[in-house]
Amino acid sequence: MITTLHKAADAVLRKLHRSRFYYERWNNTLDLRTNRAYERFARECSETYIRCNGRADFAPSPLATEPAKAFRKALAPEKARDLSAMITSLIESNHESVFRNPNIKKKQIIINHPLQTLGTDYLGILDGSELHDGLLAFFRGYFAIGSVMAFRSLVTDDDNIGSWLWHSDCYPPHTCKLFLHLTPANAELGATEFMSVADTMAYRRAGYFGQYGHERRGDLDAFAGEHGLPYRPFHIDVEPGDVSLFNMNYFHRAVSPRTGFRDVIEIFLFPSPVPWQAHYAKNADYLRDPKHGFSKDPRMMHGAVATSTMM
Ligand SMILES: O=C(O)CCC(=O)C(=O)O
Ligand SMILES: [Fe+2]
Repeated sequence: MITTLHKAADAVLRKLHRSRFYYERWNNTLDLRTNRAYERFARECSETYIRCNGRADFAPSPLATEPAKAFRKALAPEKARDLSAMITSLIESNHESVFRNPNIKKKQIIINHPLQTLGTDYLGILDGSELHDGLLAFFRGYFAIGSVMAFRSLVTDDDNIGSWLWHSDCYPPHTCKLFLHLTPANAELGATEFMSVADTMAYRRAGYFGQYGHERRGDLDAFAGEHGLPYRPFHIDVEPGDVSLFNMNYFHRAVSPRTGFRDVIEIFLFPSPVPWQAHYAKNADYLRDPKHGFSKDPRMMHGAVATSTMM
C-alpha cells in the first residue's frame, strides 16, 4: 500500500518537475528541496562575498544568455601541451590511473585522480584575471571546486551512447563546469556541441529532456523536424590552454574526433563562502579522488565529507 502510494507520489513529482513553469524556473528537473538549497546557499555565499569585499559591482554573468563561453589562453599553450603529453605517457605505460570504462572504451580514456597524476599547477587558471572575473560574475561571489576529472576522447564511429547523445546533465542551479583544453578542439578534432538557451527550452516544451540514458537521442535533428523546431547546434573552436565554461543543464553532446584525439581537464564548480583555495585546502583528500556528481545539500560539499548524487 505504502509502496503504491510512494510510486504514485513519485510519478506526480516527476511530472511536476517536467512542467514548463518548473524547468523554466530551475533549468533542471531536480527536486525542489535541492534547487532551493542551492539557491539559498548561492545567495548566502554572495552576501558573504559582498560583506567581506565591500563590493557588489559584478559584471553580467558570462552564461546569462549563452550556454558556453571560451576564455582564451587561460593556461599557457605549452603547459597545456605538456599535460597532454603526460596523458599520452600515462596511457602508453598503462599507468594504474588509466581507466577504460567498458561501456565507452572506444570513445574515451579516463585519467583517474588528475590532481595526483597530472599535478595541481593548472588550478592556477582559476585565478587568471579574465576567467576569474568571469567566474566571479557567474557566481556573484566566491566559488569552489567540486571535482576534477581528465579524459581523452578518441576517434570512433561506434553507436552513440551517454554523453555522445544530446543531454542535460541536470545539475543544481548556480553550478557550472569548465573544460581546460589540452589539445585543439574543432569540428574535425571533436568539439562539444551546444544548443542555445532558447532552443533547449523549445525542445523541452516539445517533450525532449535528454536526462536519463534511455531517453537521450543522437538524432535531435529528426526530433526537430517532427516538431517543427530549429536544429542549430554550435561548437567553439579552441586551442591548447583555452577554457570553455558551460552551463551543463542546456543541451549539449560530446562529438568524437574524426582524427587524432581531444584531451580535457574538467572542473566542476559550485558556490562557496570562502575563496576556492581555502575550500581546497580543507577538502584536498576528497578532491584527489572525487566522485561524479553533487551533494543534494551544498553545505555538505563544504565539509570534509562530500556525498555525491549521480544523475
Ligand atoms: O566530452 C564532451 O565534449 C562533453 C562531455 C559532457 O557531456 C559533460 O562533461 O557534461
Ligand atoms: Fe554532459
